[in-house]
Amino acid sequence: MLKGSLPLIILVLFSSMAVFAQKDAKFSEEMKQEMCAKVKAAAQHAWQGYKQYAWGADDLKPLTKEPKTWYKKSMLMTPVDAFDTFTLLGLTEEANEAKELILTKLDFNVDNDVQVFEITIRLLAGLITAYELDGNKKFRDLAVDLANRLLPAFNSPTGMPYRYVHLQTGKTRDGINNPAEIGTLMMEFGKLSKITGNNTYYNAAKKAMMLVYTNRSSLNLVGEQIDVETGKWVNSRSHIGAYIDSYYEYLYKSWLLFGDIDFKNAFETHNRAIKKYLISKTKNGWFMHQVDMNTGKMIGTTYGALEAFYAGLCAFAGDIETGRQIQEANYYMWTRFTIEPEEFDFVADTITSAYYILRPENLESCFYLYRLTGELKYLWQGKVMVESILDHCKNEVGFASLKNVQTFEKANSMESFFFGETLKYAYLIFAPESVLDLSKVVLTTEAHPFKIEKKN
Ligand code: DMJ
Repeated sequence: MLKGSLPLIILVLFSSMAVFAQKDAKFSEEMKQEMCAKVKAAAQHAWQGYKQYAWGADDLKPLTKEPKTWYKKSMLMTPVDAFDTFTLLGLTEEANEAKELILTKLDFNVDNDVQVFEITIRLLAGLITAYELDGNKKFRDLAVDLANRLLPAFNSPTGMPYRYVHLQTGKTRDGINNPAEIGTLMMEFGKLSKITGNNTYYNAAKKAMMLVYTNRSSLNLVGEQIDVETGKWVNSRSHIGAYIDSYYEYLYKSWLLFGDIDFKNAFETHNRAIKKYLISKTKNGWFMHQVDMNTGKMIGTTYGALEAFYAGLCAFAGDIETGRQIQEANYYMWTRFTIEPEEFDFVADTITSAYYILRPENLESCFYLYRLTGELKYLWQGKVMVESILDHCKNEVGFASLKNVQTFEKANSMESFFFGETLKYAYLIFAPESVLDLSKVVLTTEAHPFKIEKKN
């Protein structure tokens, strides 16, 4: 033994014991309540900023204290994404303010050329949940009007949707789409069919989604971009990150929501391939890498904030052990940099994209793993992640994205999914299970809970 190394060994031993002890230490009811109170205060703070500086706009720009509108006319992204979160958090006054704004001001007869995926997951889903939670038929009518204006997007030679559609003219553009933007319409359009009795929405979304599935490679993987006019892949990168992620999520969740066996079969086929080709087992946890969809050859080792969702999905779909290992990697990514970066190379252990835009996926997986295992370490993980967001992203009027997680320099954006998802998962980790019963609802990709349809 080197002279003087004994104190160091003792120190390392004690600190690892401390980490181990913290992971398994009791997390009292008072601590859970304290975390819930912190999240509620954060939601109130962010809403206050929106009310004061961006009322009626899509989002608040928290650094310049200005409203942000995505397209020509605001479509109230923040209030629609936030309404059900306020309701679940018991923030009745805030929920009523959001509701009043939506029901008096939201109008889809506007000169907006919109991205079908974003408008579906944030607005259509938010309105459907608002209808199921609140019962006011105006929410349903708004959802139906919006879906009817989005439907022309499916008028391509294959039936897979174009990426953009004009809400007044139905004019479409951008036929180079991707699995996430094609498949992540199924829960919303399908649910609307169940609510209205009109199967047009379900059928259009299912046809499009199953076309992605039938075009899968011989390895049962999908690529990053597909031409909706020819049905040919134009980018064969395969992974579980941006442009693909929620396609897999919606196959599983559409099975849970509708009980349609086609979704289950497709998910299981893909999920076997995901686990076979996309996982890298490292000492820091199991990360997910990039391969070519046709050969399975590894072509990249970047992992990031978006990929983090798969730990929760995989566990929720029955493979808790794989979910657990991937959540180790998720938590490593978070704590390695204090807050997770958008992307890092898990082999070089260096950041490749340094921003953090208040994304929820790491908390989302932590929530599912806690619900499924009851292990206290997920409460501790949740506490660390939530507190680092509160510490580093809060400013005087809301919560700001970070330009760089290494310098903590803030960026002028507070995405509506911070209300819809990040705050909701942050709260649900610590809240009693009765606040959200996973045997009765399925959370959409934007964390809007949809009631599970009764089996026939
Ligand atoms: C959300 O809009 C949805 O979760 C989507 O599926 C992926 N990106 C954001 C949050 O990061």
